[in-house]
Amino acid sequence: MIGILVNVAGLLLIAVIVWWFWIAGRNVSGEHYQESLVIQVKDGVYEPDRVEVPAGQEITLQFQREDPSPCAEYVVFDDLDISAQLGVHTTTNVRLPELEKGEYPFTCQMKMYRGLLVAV
Ligand SMILES: [Cu+2]
Repeated sequence: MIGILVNVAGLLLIAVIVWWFWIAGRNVSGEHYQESLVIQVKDGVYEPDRVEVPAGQEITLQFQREDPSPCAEYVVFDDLDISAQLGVHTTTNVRLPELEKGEYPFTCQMKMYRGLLVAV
């Protein structure tokens, strides 16, 4: 009987550890891409400011701009030669081509807002 309890306790401990590291890993690596991922543009930061997307497939990012200042008006993917004008208090879809694995910074036109797209 004691043996069974010890085993159950051990399994629970393992489950907690796995869960902990899985959650912690997610926080470290930032948001994972989902079909509906929205990036908020607000108070000088993109939220999330690090986005993982799958390499080798077209993706659409949605930028929800809440900052009316001109600073936030454009989002620029310098390496991809892509930029988009963002409407205020609305969500703008930005379509991206198939990406090779790598890191693609995105910024506002003045580079005050900064984010990182990671194709994995
Ligand atoms: Cu700016």
